[in-house]
Amino acid sequence: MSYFINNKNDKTKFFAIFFLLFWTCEDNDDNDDYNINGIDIVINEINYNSSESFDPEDWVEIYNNTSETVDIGLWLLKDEEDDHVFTVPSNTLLLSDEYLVFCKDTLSFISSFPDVVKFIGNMDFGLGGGGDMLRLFDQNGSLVDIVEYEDQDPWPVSADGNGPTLELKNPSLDNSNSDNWSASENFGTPGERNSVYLNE
Ligand SMILES: [Ca+2]
Ligand SMILES: [Ca+2]
Ligand SMILES: [Ca+2]
Ligand SMILES: [Ca+2]
Repeated sequence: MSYFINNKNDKTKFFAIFFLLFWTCEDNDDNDDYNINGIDIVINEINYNSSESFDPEDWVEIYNNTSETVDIGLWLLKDEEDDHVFTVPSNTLLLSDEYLVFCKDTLSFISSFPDVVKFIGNMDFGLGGGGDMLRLFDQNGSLVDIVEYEDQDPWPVSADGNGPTLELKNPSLDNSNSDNWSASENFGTPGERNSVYLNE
């Protein structure tokens, strides 16, 4: 490329562009740390232990944090056991900025949250009341996102059977880090922006 850098001014421009590109690539690398294969579909809220007085059964919310519609048909949701698998129906589209809730029991879920429209189930496995893992895989079996939560400090303990859910503070934060989760207000926010949402 250097053949057209024939004066000092062009050289300065060249290095400015070079550093801009370098900086942009660095930024992308940081994002990749949060989402394993670069598809920014995020495990965003977890209800692993409902209260006795309000029991929608276990559910998990994912969020499309990209600017595009993503076909998540035949994606897999697993807990810590490899043979605990829920397969997303073919041709399920998740729009940009849209949420989808996986339910253990869709009837219990919808009687608790009648206004939520985008949910699927039933998962034939539950989420551990003492901690568990959630893993989202794409249709090729590549891991897209993983969260390993616990029911004790430093995870928010009020999500353990008292009503609140675990909510990620912002979909762009690293959801493998317990610092980035809080207990929700009330019984959580399936299908909606989290109650603990923070602007980055
Ligand atoms: Ca992640
Ligand atoms: Ca489980
Ligand atoms: Ca527990
Ligand atoms: Ca939510």
